[in-house]
Amino acid sequence: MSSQASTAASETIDGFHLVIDALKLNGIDTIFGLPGIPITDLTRMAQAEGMRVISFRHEQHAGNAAAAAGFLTQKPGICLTVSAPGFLNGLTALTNATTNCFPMILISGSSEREIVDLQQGDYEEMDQLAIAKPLCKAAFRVLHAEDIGVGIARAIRSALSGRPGGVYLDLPAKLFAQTMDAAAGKRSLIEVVDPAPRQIPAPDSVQRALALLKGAKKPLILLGKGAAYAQADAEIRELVERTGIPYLPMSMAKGLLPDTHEQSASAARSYVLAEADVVMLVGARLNWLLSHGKGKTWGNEKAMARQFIQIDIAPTEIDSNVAIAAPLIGDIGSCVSALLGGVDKNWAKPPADWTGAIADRKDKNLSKMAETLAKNPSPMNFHSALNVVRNIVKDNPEAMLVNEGANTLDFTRSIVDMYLPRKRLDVGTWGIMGIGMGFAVAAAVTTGKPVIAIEGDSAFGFSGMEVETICRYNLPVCVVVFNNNGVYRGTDVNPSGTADVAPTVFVKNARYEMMMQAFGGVGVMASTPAELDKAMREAVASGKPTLINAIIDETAGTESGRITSLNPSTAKK
Ligand code: ADP
Ligand code: TZD
Repeated sequence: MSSQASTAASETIDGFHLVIDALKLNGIDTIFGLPGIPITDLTRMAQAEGMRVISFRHEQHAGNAAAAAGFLTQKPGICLTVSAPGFLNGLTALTNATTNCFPMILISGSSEREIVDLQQGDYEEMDQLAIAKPLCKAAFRVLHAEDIGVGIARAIRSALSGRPGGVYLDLPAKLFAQTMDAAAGKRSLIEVVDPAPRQIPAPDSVQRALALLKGAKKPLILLGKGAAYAQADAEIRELVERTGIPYLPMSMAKGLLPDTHEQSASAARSYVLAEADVVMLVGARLNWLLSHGKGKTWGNEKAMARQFIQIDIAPTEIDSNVAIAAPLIGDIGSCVSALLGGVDKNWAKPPADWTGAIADRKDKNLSKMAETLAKNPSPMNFHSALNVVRNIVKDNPEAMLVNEGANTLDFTRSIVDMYLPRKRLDVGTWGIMGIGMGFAVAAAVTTGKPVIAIEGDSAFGFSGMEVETICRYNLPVCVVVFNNNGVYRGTDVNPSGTADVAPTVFVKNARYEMMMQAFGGVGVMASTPAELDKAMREAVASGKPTLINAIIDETAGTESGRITSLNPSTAKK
């Protein structure tokens, strides 16, 4: 029954139903949120109107779920929160989504404008719109029921067009109860047409990029999560294969081509970054994750001779860190297709001394890695545990992989191969902890595939309570907590001699698996690779919510994983 029909007797429609109908009209069928005044009834009514409403224990995780859903589906993920504190809890996720270029809309109820603006002390009073504005891509407030259609259309278009990002939509409590004529209400809704129009690159930019690629002796393609988001998988693969150029995937671009692809240079990453003479960035920014395109990572003085081609939808990204010789502004599908137009049968593959040198290094590094993975130390270390995860992902390439932590993140990224696009979700551009369970819920809800979440024990703690959410919706999520008794490691000692443990140390031998058992899920402790393998395979096969407490050597791991150099006390002056 449509909401119009349900209100037909009075021939009016209220703000609640206008919001729901506007979302549904735009193909949005899921809300991630947490109920309370003034949006409790909105969650109830949305469910009654056939939307999926996934209710969380903390808004940050609902927001993270919305962001991940946006990345996976190219539709803005919706997070719904109450006023002030709920809004603020959701705001971290909204800002993280914006930082990662994921489309999402945070919809928050808010208190009465008259009281907020005179600061008269309303329940959960806060000028939310003003606070959200600098932290996201766009922010809007709707005061009148007849503007709900426009408000939601603007939010959707802002989230999706150009560089995707987070949008805030402020809906004051009074709006929901407003009514208007049902037919006029229906007419006021907008179905957004072509929210992310193709942006065709200028022909001369395409020629400039092709000329650079053709002249390269040591070309390299760098695929970022923008390329994964763009869903131009076939074109990207064709460009890589037809040009024969080696490529490196950033962490969330892994699987765009299978990591086992012969042109993947992942196992020779340091070598290719330091040596490449022409680097084509495809939906990847030259931020800290790529050492800003300069310095030791890029071979120091050799960098002077390096030239960049950058494909991006955001023109102002160009030259943000180093000079870009050939910017290619447009959507990735259109840009890559345009480049393919210039890659004909006569295209000369990269010189064999370049591809050969990469292959040699790959072989060497991969056999070194195989040796390390084959070891079976007791207790388990990151490598022996991740060897299990690696094999399980290989056998279940459809599964989604969520990953956070420090060492747990760095080792998983390099050890666990991905085979299909958009299967890996992680801490992204900020390196934020706490995305784990929110991303896992979104991955399960939007794909219906098994989800494997590989979590550092510290990282898991940020969203651990959402295991109840996973059990409540009976989601096929297998959480593996890499338990080494602390942040990075579990061995730090309090130098002062007082009774407190060191700031990085947790309760020893914590029984994380019991958290899942508490809500009716499966909890297993795994001390050996064989136990981990058995538990993970059972979890993936059964689809039952599962938490595996994987006991990792507490001396394993390094401070901050691979970004020790960013610690102020150890950073180079
Ligand atoms: P990574 O962290 O994987 O290196 P980034 O998040 O730094 O990737 O970069 C993603 C880039 O992709 C952003 O600059 C963004 O503007 C761009 N982008 C996102 N979607 C598209 C698209 N459809 N077409 C072109 N560029 C896109
Ligand atoms: N808070 C937030 C929101 N994000 C962060 N990145 C941090 C704190 C700092 N931090 C890291 O950068 S990694 C990490 C923290 C607290 C946890 C590392 O410990 P872990 O992983 O147990 O999750 P490993 O595998 O034991 O290193």
